[in-house]
Amino acid sequence: MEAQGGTVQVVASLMCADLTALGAAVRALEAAGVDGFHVDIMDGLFVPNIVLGPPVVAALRPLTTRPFEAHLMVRDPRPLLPALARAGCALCLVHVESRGRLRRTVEAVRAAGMAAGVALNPQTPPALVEPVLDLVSRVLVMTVRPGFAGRPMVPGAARRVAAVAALLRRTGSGALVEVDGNVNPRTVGPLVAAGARVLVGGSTGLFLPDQPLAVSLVRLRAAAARALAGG
Ligand code: S6P
Ligand code: MG
Repeated sequence: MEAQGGTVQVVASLMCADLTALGAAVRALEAAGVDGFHVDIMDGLFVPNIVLGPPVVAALRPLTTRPFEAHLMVRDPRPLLPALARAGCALCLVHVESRGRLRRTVEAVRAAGMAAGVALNPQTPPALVEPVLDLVSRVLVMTVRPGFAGRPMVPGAARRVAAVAALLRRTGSGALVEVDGNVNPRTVGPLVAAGARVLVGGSTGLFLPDQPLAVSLVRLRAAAARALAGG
């Protein structure tokens, strides 16, 4: 399990990159010092969209030493797990709201050889992750409605992060809180202050049309560092 500490990681959401040049984005982000790559896997049913899949992870995996994480926005995660593990995902985040018994799904992630995380949609009570906290190293709090980039942050997102962080403290879990959706220098302060320690950088935080990725990453990290320092 990862320790809840005084650092904030930034992972890059590849569905927000230029899809005609994913390899170049991975190389540029690796050179800029990103902590990892976040791959949104959708089925068109859990959310009304489909962008990336295991073959894309397999193709990009050799280009970087940084870890890949899969965020599964699908009704039924289990059939996808072997392909994601083979493609080289280190961590797989499954939604509480997906079908099937959550504990069984999380166990299946680990049995496939990946670390497990659990994700919460904006309306889902944080307490629903408690039964699997002994098995997961991340709790991902969706800070937008899932499925698309560029959506507005949901009201009360920082309060939900604080609720998850409190639950992790109360249960002695070493899992990190990750936030996904509209995470950028303008919004990140309250999220980090509430306990977020992994940030998903997307179309509003990292992949900006008129700014190099390295500059976006530095600005996002600086905003997170200010929040960590209490500023
Ligand atoms: C959304 C998905 C996310 C997005 C990312 C978008 O359903 O899970 O990972 O790719 O959060 O970021 P932004 O800054 O465009 O909202
Ligand atoms: Mg995501």
